[in-house]
Formats: sequence, structure tokens, C-alpha cells
Amino acid sequence: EALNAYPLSAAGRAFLQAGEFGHVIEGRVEASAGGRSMALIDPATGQAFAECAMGDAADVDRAVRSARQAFEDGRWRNLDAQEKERRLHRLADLLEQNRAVLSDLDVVDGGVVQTYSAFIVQFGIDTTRYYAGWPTKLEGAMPAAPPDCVVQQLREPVGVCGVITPWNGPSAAPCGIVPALACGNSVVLKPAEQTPLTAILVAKLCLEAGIPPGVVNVVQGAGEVVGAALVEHPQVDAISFTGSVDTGRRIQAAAAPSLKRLSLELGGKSPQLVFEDADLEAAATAVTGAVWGHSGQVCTAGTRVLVQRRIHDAFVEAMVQRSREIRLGSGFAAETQMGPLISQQQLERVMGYVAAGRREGARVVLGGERHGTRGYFHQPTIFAGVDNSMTIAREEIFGPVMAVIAFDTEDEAFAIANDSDFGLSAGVWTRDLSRAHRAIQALKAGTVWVNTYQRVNPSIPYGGIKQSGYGRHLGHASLDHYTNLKSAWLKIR
Ligand code: TXE
Repeated sequence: EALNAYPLSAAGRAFLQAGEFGHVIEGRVEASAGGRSMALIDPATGQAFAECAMGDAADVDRAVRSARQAFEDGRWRNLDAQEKERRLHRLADLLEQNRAVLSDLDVVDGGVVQTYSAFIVQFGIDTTRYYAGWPTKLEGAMPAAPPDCVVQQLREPVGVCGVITPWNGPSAAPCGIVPALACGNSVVLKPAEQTPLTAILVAKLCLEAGIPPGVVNVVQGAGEVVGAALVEHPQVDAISFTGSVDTGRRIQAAAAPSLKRLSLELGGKSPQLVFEDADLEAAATAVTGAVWGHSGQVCTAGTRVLVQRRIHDAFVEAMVQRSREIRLGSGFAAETQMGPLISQQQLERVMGYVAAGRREGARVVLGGERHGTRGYFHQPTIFAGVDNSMTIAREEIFGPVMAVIAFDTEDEAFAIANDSDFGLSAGVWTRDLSRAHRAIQALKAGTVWVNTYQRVNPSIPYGGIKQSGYGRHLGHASLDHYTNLKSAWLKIR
């Protein structure tokens, strides 16, 4: 019934009304062995609109066995590389044909606005096409060897790859699985419990594209139950995780007994450094956009804004100007610029941080409150007068909250930027080419953007250092996570 109220696309309505929301194991959508399910909540209204199976360790075990069997019998791995490419390209075609459904799903369970959804859907398609080109390009080597031997260096798939994803970009689901598939692996995907639907659709599209049953499996449910069981499962060879630092730590500890290979993409508290010689108009637009995008629920959100003192007041005013009129609402309305936070819990978290900012002496120059009483909306909020030691400058808030910190010299700016537990990304705004290069060298982060921000591309590696994690997504760097090198010695003399 709740679905009738939504302005869905015809295909989106058909998918949602079919109501088959569960695990995908051996090519079939299944309920949980334990019979449990979870309510799916629309974050723009706070209302439940559907139910999805909620699994436990027994469901994980079935999914992993299915993936293991598919890997061992080679139904995907042993296909000709060109045939793998054709099928992965077909998957990209199907994702394109299902744009409207993907977008509807992003809005209804993820609270995503349409501009952001269009971006992540496209990114999933582009990433699928990029990795679709890899099966024919994976190569081994013949390293220099003693004269009595020939040595081959082979690059082989690792086996069963567990992929655990967050709720802040549901349509990016293909990005998590296609690099594993390109290398010949099987996958068990565990999407965030807030946004389980896209994974089901993507798994079905994989089947339609000709990726055999059992190669892509999905298990639904709570992280502490299903996610933990996946990490601990002895038949899983590698885990790729995107989420919070705390959960990343837990996963690393849980993976220790089986010494699983991990790739951890964790949070951030990214600085954006605005120097007095920058194009301030362009910078004000981009710097605010980099905090308000998806209501700040993006790992690279540039939430620590470091501004040189001589331009500080004018720049803060320019940011307030650009942010005052932002329209909050449901992602179904095309004019909406900012959507809700994902959950009541996330809203309370963000409000708690705003209270901490006030208590510790920072000055609210915009927003600072919950927006409305229905759904989980929070006003875009700018704090000025922030010191880098305050809670709002140290911890990832994952909401539309910006902390503005004044600085005098370049060295001071670099020192403040690097004084953080995180190291995911950083932004620099300057017209001085030498300064830009000094910043690139000085900033401790996996990505540095100069006079732009939050650009991503399937061929460019992406990931963090320090407590933002390790391992790289995208580009050929991510293939290292999904393959093993084997050295084969053959005596010839
Ligand atoms: O994250 P979790 P939550 C940050 C952000 C946010 C905070 C909390 O600061 O406010 O994390 O969000 C699964 N073993 N980011 O609680 O717990 C879980 O089911 C295995 C940053 O949603 O990390 C989900 O699929 N898996 C981030 C995924 O982990 C477990 C994106 C992420 O959930 C598990 C999201 C366990 N023990 C949140 N516990 C980014 N880097 O973009 C949970 N999970």
C-alpha cells in the first residue's frame, strides 16, 4: 500500500510490487532458513514500505557453499576470457536499461536525491564497463630465472570473495562485484541492512547477463550476524569492506584466525584547504557541494574547511549565501537538493555532534537544527571558530555539518590538515602552481584534489591511509586484492 503513494517508474513499481526480497543463492531468491525478516524504512518519511529476509549464519553458509562450488567447478572461472568480457558488457547494458529502477530503489530505501542517484548509477555502469575489459588483459610474467629453469608467474583468482557494503551508495553495488568477477572469482555480497534491494536486482541482472548461478550470491541481514559470519567463514578467501572504522577494526580482528586478505575502505574527516589566492567563487561552490552532497553521508565529504585568515570572513559569507536556500525533501521531487539522513539513529548521531560543537565553543553560522518532524532531515550546518582539537573536527559525523578552521600560513594549514586520525582525501584551492605541488607532497591522504573535489573515475585508484583503511578500489590496483601470484618452476636442464 505504501508503494502506491510513490511516483515510481513502471519498472520500479513492478520490481517493488513483486516483493521478492531475500537472499540470492545459487541463482534463486530465497527466504531465510530461520524465517526472519526485517522492515525496510523510507528515510524521507520514517515509514516502512516493504519487508526483506533477514539472515543468519546458516544462510551465509549456504551462500558461501554455493559460491565455493561455482568456483571449484570452474563454471565462470574457466570460461574463455572473451566470453567473460561479453557477459560483463551485457551486464553493463542491463544496468543501463534498468537505470530508472536503480534510481527508484536508491530513493526509496537510501534517501538519495536524483542528481546523486544519477551519478552513482552511471558510476556503477562505467565501472562495470571498465572491468568488463580486464579478463583478456590479465597477464602473468616470466621473471629472470636460473639457467636450468623456466619460471612462470601466473595470476590466479583468489576464490570466494566476500563484499560488505554500506548504505550510502546502494547503486554502486556493481562496483563491489565486477572487479572480483573480472578476475574469475565467485562473490558473496552482503549489502547494508538499510538498503538491501539494489543488490537483489544486480544479482538478477548478473544471471540475465549469463553469469552462471552461484557465481554472484547475496545474503541479507544485520552486520553483527551475517557480516560477521561471512568474515569468519573458513571457505571465504578475501573480504572487501566499506564502512565505519569501528566495524573495520572488528573485521580485522575477526579475520585474524583465518588470516583472510582484507581491503578496508573506512571513514574520513577530509580537509579542504582554501588559500587567499584561490578562485574564491568557484571554491565556495565546490567546497559547500562537497559537504552537502548526499547530506554529508559520503566518505570523502570535505568536512574540515581550512580557510586563510585574510579571506576567512568573506569566504564563510560566500558559503552561507550558497547554502541558505538549499531545498530539503524527498528524492522523488526533482527540485529537491538535499535528502534525509539514512535513519533515526543517524539523525540522533548528527544532532549529538552539533550539540558537542556548541558545547565546545564553536559558532553556528548556518543551520544547526533538525529540519521538520517527519523523516530524518537535518539542516545544512556551518560551524565557524572551530579548533582542530574539537570533537566536530576529529570525528566523522556523516551528516551535513561543516567545521571551518582559520589558518595563517601554508605550513600551519598542512599541519592542521594532517593532524587527523584519518587519511582518505584532501582538497586544495589555490592558483599558485608551486603551492599546489607542495600540498600534493605534504598532505597525508589517499587522494588529493586540486581546484576540484570528489572526482572519481573507474581507472583511477581510490582508498585511504591511516585509519581510513588500506587496499585500493578501482583501476588495476584493485586487481591485486582479487588475484594471487603463483610462481611455477620447471627444470629444463
Ligand atoms: O556502519 P557499519 P554504520 C561511517 C559513518 C557512519 C558510521 C556508522 O561515520 O556514521 O560509519 O554507520 C556491516 N562484521 N560509515 O553503522 O557498521 C553492516 O551491516 C561484518 C562510513 O552503518 O560499518 C553494513 O553492511 N560486517 C562509510 C556495513 O558493515 C558488519 C559508509 C557498514 O556498516 C559488522 C558507512 C560486523 N561485525 C558508514 N557490523 C564509508 N566509508 O563510506 C556491521 N557490518
